Amino acid sequence: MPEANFHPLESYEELPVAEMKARAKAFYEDLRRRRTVRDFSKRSVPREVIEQCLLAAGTAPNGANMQPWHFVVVSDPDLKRQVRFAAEKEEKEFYSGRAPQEWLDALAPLGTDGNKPFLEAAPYLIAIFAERYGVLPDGRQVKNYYVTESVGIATGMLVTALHNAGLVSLTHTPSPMTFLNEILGRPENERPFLLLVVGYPADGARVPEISKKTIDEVATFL
Ligand code: IYR
Repeated sequence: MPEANFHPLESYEELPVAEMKARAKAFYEDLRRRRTVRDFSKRSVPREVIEQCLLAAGTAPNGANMQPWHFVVVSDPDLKRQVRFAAEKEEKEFYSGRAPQEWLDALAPLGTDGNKPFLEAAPYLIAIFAERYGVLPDGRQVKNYYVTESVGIATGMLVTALHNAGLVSLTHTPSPMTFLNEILGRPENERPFLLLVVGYPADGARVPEISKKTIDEVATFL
């Protein structure tokens, strides 16, 4: 069994309480500007920015440090077209019968439908895969732990990193999305988790009016 190796926690930086408060507030003020956008510009985004945001996502806490995620960054127009075609096929069925009325009613304020032009317009689609188990170079399988929690946290950090870099994103969940394995050539141990659409908002992009819950609604201090 590999041994645990420890070194001093050198990266931690304590902040004076006043600065802690100011930074906590400033971070919230910045994050509350983030909106999910469905109207994307075709403008290109430097690949290096996406790489840095993926590195940031990869720092997420995760089960037994297995890092059970894989990100497929799609900019190829033909692949984007294939993803759009497959997603719209599922989504059109969803909106025209598969979804229960209660779900459609919940989505009504967002104004979504089965058309997904952003899947071709945006410069990047990041398909996030969850590794149900790992595969070693010699083909042996390794167990992963808390896969959904781990990939969920990494995805949240990716959304945050992209916002911090001045980009917008859309967490898109075509269902089912097994077509992503076929189109993007991913192996059987990888389960499609989420499709993140990334880029700049289109000129004049509009977003629905929504509100967020208050601190008392979302938190209980005991
Ligand atoms: N996957 C569909 C429907 C959808 C579902 C939820 I929950 C949303 O918050 C938004 C959309 C779609 O992407 O349109």
